[in-house]
Amino acid sequence: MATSVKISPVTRIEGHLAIELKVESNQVMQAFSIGEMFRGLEVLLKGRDPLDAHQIVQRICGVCPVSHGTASIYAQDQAYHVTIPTNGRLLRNLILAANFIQSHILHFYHLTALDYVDVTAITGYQGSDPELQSVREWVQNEFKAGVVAPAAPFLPRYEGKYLDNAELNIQAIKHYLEALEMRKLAHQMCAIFAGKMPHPASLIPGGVTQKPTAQKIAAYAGMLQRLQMFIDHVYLPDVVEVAKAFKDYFKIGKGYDNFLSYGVFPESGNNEGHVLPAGTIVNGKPGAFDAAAITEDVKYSRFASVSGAHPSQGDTVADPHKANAYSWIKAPRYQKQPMEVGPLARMLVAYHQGHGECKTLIDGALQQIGVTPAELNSVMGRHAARAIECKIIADHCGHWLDQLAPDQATYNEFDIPASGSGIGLTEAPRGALGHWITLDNHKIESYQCIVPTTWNCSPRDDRGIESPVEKALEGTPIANEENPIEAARVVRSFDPCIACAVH
Ligand code: NFE
Repeated sequence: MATSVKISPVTRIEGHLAIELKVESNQVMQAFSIGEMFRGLEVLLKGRDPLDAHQIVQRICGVCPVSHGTASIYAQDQAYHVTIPTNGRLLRNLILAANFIQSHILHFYHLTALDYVDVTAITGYQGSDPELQSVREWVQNEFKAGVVAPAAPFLPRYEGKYLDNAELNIQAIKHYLEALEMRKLAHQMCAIFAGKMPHPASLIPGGVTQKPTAQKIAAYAGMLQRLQMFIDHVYLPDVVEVAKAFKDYFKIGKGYDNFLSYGVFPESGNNEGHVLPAGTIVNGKPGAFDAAAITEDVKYSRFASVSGAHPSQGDTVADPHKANAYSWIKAPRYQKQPMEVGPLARMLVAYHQGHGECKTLIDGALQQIGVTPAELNSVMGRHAARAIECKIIADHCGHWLDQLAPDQATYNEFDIPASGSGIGLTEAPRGALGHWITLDNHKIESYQCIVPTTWNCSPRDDRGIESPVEKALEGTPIANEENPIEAARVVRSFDPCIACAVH
């Protein structure tokens, strides 16, 4: 008989997520993804000045505020019929890229690494690095005090479940510390053109307020160079080592063969000709993306809003006690299909469209690890795709910096019409992000967001079809129901942010 296993909250993610599993014969038979809180930012935007929108939506999340700000200004550009100067496009790309780099490093080292790295290995450290000596002392004191988390969250240790090479474990701990510095650097790099970080001040409809002075360009370039060194010589090699040691995780966490990308980092216009292209893969078949095919179901979500509406027609009406509902996350679908979004989706869409750089990097990594392209749809495939994408984005920043023209405009003036509407589609580090705005009498009449983790971690849709994370959990082997680390690894591979998902 199936037993019910609940992980609540799932730690080392952003926001409040619970996962309920039905486990039988040491295998997940069914999974339920439960967004545990309501925030209501779409509701409080109604009736406000439209220029409040990009400031308020950035508060959806402190991890990806740039993406929310970006989606909002794309939507407003469209609603106000304003085109942006080249500098504006380049600066927006550079601001967003810095945030992607920060977020991807955060996810691998500070959210995921403890699933794979044996922190107890530090107790055997004999070297003279003061940082590692200090971690050793801290871990030893934790053990003496009988505290095992967060130093070693899965003690008692299950043999073979962590990296079993002491040197690699200690190196990973060192890189965990270095990654904190790298994230600080990426935040600083973002703030050069964003004014501040988190919650950038310089993103506005029509462009960007900051001027790209020679000094700022040089400062960004210097920090970028250090981050590229870290990505190339630390992050990517670490991901390959973990992937080689946990090859079984290329067979665990397989989702649907459905992937979606809206495209990101435009090379022309306001938001066209993306470096990472828009596209879909449905049942394994690549196709073009059509924004009209997006709907949101709410049968199992705690909302009384109309189910199955396109986001331009959607609404957010909370219904906390709704019968049979089990999550505060809505269930977005594309052509009625659940779609996985995120770095894996972007890399697969780009790979199938023949994106040269992406193909070379993915093929190289697969060969190094010794797995096939089909195995990318997995826990380890998501981690590998994220690291590869981080490199592609960092390597593009130099081209955008080179094109900046310090003496040219960074934004264009605009008027806010009494009525109108706009769609802002972009990508956040965790996947496809869309904002839909409608204006009436110079005010916001309606504002809807569909966020990456809403796609990945929704509940079932009106037809009872599971979300990507619920599907990926099915079939996961669980050695010990008291400590279902395998399921936590599947969930974390999606890099969920429930703060965003419930917005
Ligand atoms: Ni709160 Fe976000 C990203 C967005 S995820 S982190 O990336 O949009 O749902």
